[in-house]
Parts: sequence; structure tokens; C-alpha cells
Amino acid sequence: VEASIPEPQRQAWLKHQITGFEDKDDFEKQVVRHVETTLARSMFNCDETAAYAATSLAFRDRLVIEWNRTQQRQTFADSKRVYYLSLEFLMGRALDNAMLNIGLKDVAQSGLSDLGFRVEDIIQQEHDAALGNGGLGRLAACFLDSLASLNYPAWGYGLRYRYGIFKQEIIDGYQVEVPDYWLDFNPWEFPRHDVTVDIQFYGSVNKTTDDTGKITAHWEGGDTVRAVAYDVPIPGFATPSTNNLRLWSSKAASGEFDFQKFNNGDYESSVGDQQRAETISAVLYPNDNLDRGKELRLKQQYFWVAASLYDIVRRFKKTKRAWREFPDQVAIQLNDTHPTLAIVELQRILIDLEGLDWDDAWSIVQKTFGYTNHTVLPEALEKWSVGLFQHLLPRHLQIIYDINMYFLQFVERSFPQDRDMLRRVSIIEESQPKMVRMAYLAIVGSHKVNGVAELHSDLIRTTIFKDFVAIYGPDKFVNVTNGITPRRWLHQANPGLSDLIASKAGGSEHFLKDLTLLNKIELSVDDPAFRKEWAAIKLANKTRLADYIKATTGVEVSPKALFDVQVKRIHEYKRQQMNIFGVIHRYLTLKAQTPAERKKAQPRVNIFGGKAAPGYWMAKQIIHLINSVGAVVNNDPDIGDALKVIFLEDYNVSKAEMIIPASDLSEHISTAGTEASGTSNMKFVLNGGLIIGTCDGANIEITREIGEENIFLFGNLAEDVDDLRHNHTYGGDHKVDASLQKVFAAIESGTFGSAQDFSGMITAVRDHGDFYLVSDDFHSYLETQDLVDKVYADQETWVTKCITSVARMGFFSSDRCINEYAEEIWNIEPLKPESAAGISKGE
Ligand code: AZC
Repeated sequence: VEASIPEPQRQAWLKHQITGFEDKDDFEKQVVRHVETTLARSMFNCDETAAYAATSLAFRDRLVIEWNRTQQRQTFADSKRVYYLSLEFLMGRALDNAMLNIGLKDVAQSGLSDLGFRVEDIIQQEHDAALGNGGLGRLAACFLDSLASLNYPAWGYGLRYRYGIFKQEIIDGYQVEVPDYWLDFNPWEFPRHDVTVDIQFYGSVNKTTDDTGKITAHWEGGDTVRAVAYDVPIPGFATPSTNNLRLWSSKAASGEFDFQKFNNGDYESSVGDQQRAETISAVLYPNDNLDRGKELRLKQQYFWVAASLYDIVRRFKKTKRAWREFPDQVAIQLNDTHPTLAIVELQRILIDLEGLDWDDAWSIVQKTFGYTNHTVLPEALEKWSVGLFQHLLPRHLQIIYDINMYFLQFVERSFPQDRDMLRRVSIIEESQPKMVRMAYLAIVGSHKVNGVAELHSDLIRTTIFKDFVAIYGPDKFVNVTNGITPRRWLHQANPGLSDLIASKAGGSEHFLKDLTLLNKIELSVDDPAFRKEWAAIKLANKTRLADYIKATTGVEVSPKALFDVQVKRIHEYKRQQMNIFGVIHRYLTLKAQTPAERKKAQPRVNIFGGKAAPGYWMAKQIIHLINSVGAVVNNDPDIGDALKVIFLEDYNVSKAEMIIPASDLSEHISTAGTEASGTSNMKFVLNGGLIIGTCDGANIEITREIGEENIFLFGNLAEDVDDLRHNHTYGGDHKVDASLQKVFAAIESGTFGSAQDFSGMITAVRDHGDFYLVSDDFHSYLETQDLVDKVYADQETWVTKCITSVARMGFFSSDRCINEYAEEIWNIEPLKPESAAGISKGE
């Protein structure tokens, strides 16, 4: 490519190589330039918003230079790339992350200070990029950070929603949803109006036969919608590698509105096509762990998958390789079943458009894809009705039927005696109406299927995908335990602790790239000076959160109290209801005590945060109860500092960065076997908090790593859940724990407002089978909370547990996790820039 440019031109270009700022002076110059020229402002009207914009643009300039180089390097190297397809990327803020990953935050800090700003205030100006619901979307964001930091040639592909996850307001104790319009000013995206793909929907299929008798399918007619690429640079930490996240936005293929209709006075429908097309990427579906089967969602999925595959195939074809080499150049990871149509789409491209034989094409497809499952909850497993498919994607339905036919023939040959097997594993569920089971399609079309923590991977092998293990053998099903990026979740969120750890773990930030180096701090566990600093950092983080609580809720909490935090999406399986029942129990106990006894109690602040899906009635009831309990408890003069109950509005990534470092105890208390992994459990422990939790998800591996003396486990085990549930319904009367009955009695007597408002939560436990085993686990939960109080009273023991736990958390870096994917599933190698030693002081 380079050779095609004449020498004089090349010289002219090379003479003017752009460089980013390197020092403070340079940084200030760039900020001033952006304020004055890009933003058309001056020092007289540069407010914090403008200072944020200009700072971001100065950093963006640096990023873009490395981003271009990285892309060129990857193109020249022409080695295998991985494409991470995710309908959600919960990125949070970008500026702080860019400053730290590039290693120039201190430069920005002093530069901004010269110009009259505080870097913390500037960072706060940024709107979160909230293109995700919860764990699944945040995992994708952590993965992008690791992929870039480890120099893997990798692209993310997603949708550019105009509205991310809604903003939550709490009004009179109820959740109210407000749209999150976040694109007003977003310096982190680059529209690529020249990178577009036209995507087809509806229409019909015609088949033609050529002279040789070969049949070809043609998908014709229907609607076309245009996908436009928006690229977001993803900086690696302490490396120049900067990867690309490509998000697709939808618009009308024709581009203009209908003049004919306009002239005829039909103003509204003249822009109708435009609006209909733009609807596809307009909003993120706000459900976490729930599949609603809405047509627009399937449209989103195909739109995004087809655009991404077109892009990937286009890039591959430029290399002029033979098709059979495709899997040597391309690995595609499916983040849950949302992108499963990519399997069908690639098969369609290969057989309908590129003329390959079915078998050759299918072998390429299977080698290309890997599928990650994130849940065993039946209500979250995607199914689409055959009728909807037939209407929207008629050719894809035919291909799915063919995939299924060949698959079932294979199963029948292997298991001739098990007739029922065919019905059980068929990609088409013979229900009324017939449904396409997306998880089964994803398994059949991939070479590896993984769960996200050991227990979860065991569960998928032995329950929901059991038959497929029999069919394909055990090697296809692997575990890759989730991880988190220590850059955002320690270095960025908790700079005080990060610096303290750096001082003990080799004196540099290198531990952020090799998190196992954390173990060095265990040598200092008895060092009084270290312990004192440790405690001071936690207190400072708690004080900052207490100030925030005061500012946003008006409630005064003491930073000396035990901060007990449960922040995550509100879901019955995550059991926030059990937590608030426990809080009520604590309140009733305190009320029954004398003032002298109350004085001796361990003061607690119970902090909740999280969004309920707008249509999830029970989750909304839980939010309402938490707020109602808070309103009573926080204003009860008998109680004072002994107990406070806080609901923090609009939990998101940037709030998590403040809340997590301030916790003493966090709750990960799902019914055993329901939480696939959890990732905030890892974040809390990494920030020096302890966990109260069930034997579920990654809690189990956290326990193995940090030692069972450092975690408060309670409750029934996954293996007993089925029997317990069965007993609730069929085992005679279901006995509700006595202390839980007292809690119910208090709610029903109107202690927290109208009893009727909360009757659903009570009857679910008492009368409707208690599916999530709240009653079964309640006693052991309370006992364990009492133990927490006792241990916390002895601060020396507590701090020892915290330091020891952090020291042993090295395993949970998303770097380890990504390396496992790279080796076991993708078969890709890092592509090191010449100067990987890099642009940061980190290495
Ligand atoms: C979540 C799981 O509930 C959570 O346990 C896990 O840590 C996370 O994925 C990342 O793997 N799942 C989802 O958010 N959604 C679905 C559909 O599984």
C-alpha cells in the first residue's frame, strides 16, 4: 500500500507527522487551542463543560494517532483478529480512563490547575456511556480494556443506541424512568459516513438452478435500512495499542425524505421512512436477564450482526485468501445468544453469495464462532417465533431449518435408541407457536461454548445443555471465569489504595498489568504504618460517599458506621428483598432494646442501588419497600446512628466507581445456582471490602482464592435448591422462618406505609412457593450478619482480613480471563508494538 504513494508525496506527509502533547505546556496549548478554535470560546467563557470538551479533545488527539498506528500495524501484520460481538457495552466515562491508560493524568491535573480547573471536577462533567444493563455489558467493556492492554488485535462490534439505559429517578419512593439522551456532545466517537452497509429485511426467497443442477437461493425485495459506522478508540494501559469499538447506527437507505409526499401536504409521512429506520438503533432494551421477544429487538440483532459480518468479510476479502483460511484470520465471540444470527448470516454469505458448498461453508462457520452463556435462568434464554422469522428473515429461517436437519440427522445416527433426544435438542421447539431456540443454534454453530464461572459452567454442562455434552463430547464446553479490569476498578476508582499497593508491590504500577503481584502486599499485613494508611484510605472513601449521600438524599450517615452495600440490577433472584427483610429485622430488634443496649449495637448504614426493568412489577415493589423503610428508620429518633437505610438513585458505572471503594461489606446473596458469576463481587473485594454471600457464581472461586476465613458465606447449596423448591409446593405446609414472620407482621401492620403496597413480596414467599428460597436462607443470613457485626467490632481482625483478601485477588483480572479466551477459544496471539514499553510510566 505504502509503495503506491510517490516519493515526494510520501516525504511531504512524513514531514508533517502529527504528534500528541507530551508535557504540561504542550497540553495547555492544546486545550487553549481547542477552546478557541474547535469550541469557538475563550478564557472569558470557558466553563467546566467547555474545559471538559477541550481536555477530552486534547487526549483524543493523542489517542487517535496511536489508534491509526495500531490499525495500520494490524493490517500489515495480517494476523488473526478477534471480533467481540455484544449488544451491550457498558463503558461508563472515557476521559479519566484515557488519562490513566495513557499515563498522563498528572500532566492534565497540573495543566488544568494552571488554567483554573480541578481535574476531578472536569472528569465529573462527562455523561456515562451507558449502553448496557448490567454485568453482561460491563464485562464486555472490561474485555475491551484487557484486549487493548494485552495488545490483542481485536474489535468490538455493537449498536450505537441513541438512548442508553434509562436514568432512574426516585419520586415518593417509587422508581421513575427518564430517557438517557447521551449523544449531545460525545467527543469519543468518530462517525464514518463513508462506512455504510445496507441491510435487508422482509422480502421473499426465490431459487434458481444452473446448468450443473446447482440450486441457488436469492433473497429479494423487502425493506432496506442503512447502517452507519461510529468508531470509538479503546486505549490500552501502558501500551500504545489502541483498538476499535465499532457501533452501528441506523438510518434510512434513501437518505432524503419523500418530496412527493411533502409537496402533497403529507408532512408527517414524508419523514416516516427516515424515522422508522432510525428506530432500529434508537433504544437499548432495559431488561437484564429477561427475554421479551419483541420484533424490534430481533431487527436490532439482525441489523447489527449483518453490518458487522459484512465489515469482517470485506476486511478478509481484501487479503485475497482462500475461504478455508477464514477461521485462521477471524475469531468471532458471541456475547450471549443476542448475536447468534451471525452464524446463520455467515452461512448465508458463504453459500448464497460466495457459492461455497454447504459442508465447506458450515465447517468454516463452526471454526469461526465461540459462544458465551451468561445465565441458566429460563426466562432469559432467547427464543423467537418461527412466524416472526419467516416474516422478517425468510432466507435465514430456511437456513436454520437446514442447519437443524443436518444436526438432527447427526444426532439420530449417534443416538439411534433415544428417540426423545431429537425432540429435546431440536433447534426448533415444536410448541404452539413453534420457536427457534437461539442457545441451541449458538451451540451447534460454534466450536466452543463457555460459562462464566466454575459452578455456572458445571451447571450448563449438567442441566440446560446436558444433551449437547452427550452429543459433542465434553471438550466443547469449557469454563472461563469472569474478570474485571484493575485499571478502572482499582487504579481509577481508588487511586489512594492503588498508590499504596504500588508502593508495596514493586514500587511501580506494573501490578496493574500483572495482578498476581498483589500477593506482595501480604508481606506487609502486620506492618502498622501500612495498616494505618490502609484504614485511612477506606475512611476517606467512606467520607466521600457519606458527603454524597448527604448531598443527594439529605440523610446524614456516620463514616464510622459499617457500610453494607448491595448495588446491582434489582431482581428477585439477586434477593434484595431478603436484604431489606433483614434490615427490617434489625430495626425491630433495635426498637425492642433499651437505649443503653442500642448504644452498644454496631452502627450500620445499609446502602442499596440498582435499576428495575420498567416492566418488572416485583422489582419495583422491592425498590419501593427499601425507600419506605428508609423513610421510617432514618427519621426514628430512637435509632439515630445505629441504623440508616439509603437508596442511591440511578446506579451506574461512574457511581459504582465511588460506591465500591467505600464499602466495608457487600452483599452477593443470590439463590444458589442462579447468579452465573457476578463481577461486582470481585470489584468490592479488590477495593478492600468483605463479602457476605451465598455459594454461588464466582463467590465460590473468590472463597477458594482468599480463604474461607475471609468471606461470610451462608445459605443452602445449589445442589439442594430443587428439592427445597419441590418441598415448598408438595411437602405439606411451607414453614416460614419465625423471624421472617415477624418482619412480615411489621410490614402488614403498616409500619412502612400501606401494607397493600408490599403484599406481593410477602405472598411470593409465604403463599406462592418461595421460588427464591428467601425463607430457607433467612435464618442463616441473620446469623451471619450477626457474625459480621462481631468481627467488625474488632477492627484489627477486620483490616487483616481485608488486606489478605486483596493480596489474593490476582486471579480475577480480566487480563487473565482474556488470555484464557485467546488460548482456549480464539487461538490468537498479541501483536506487540515496537515500543510496547510504551508511553506510560507504568512499565
Ligand atoms: C450476567 C449474569 O447474570 C452475571 O452473573 C454475570 O456476571 C454477567 O452476566 C457477566 O457474565 N448476565 C446478564 O447480564 N444477562 C444475561 C442475558 O445473561
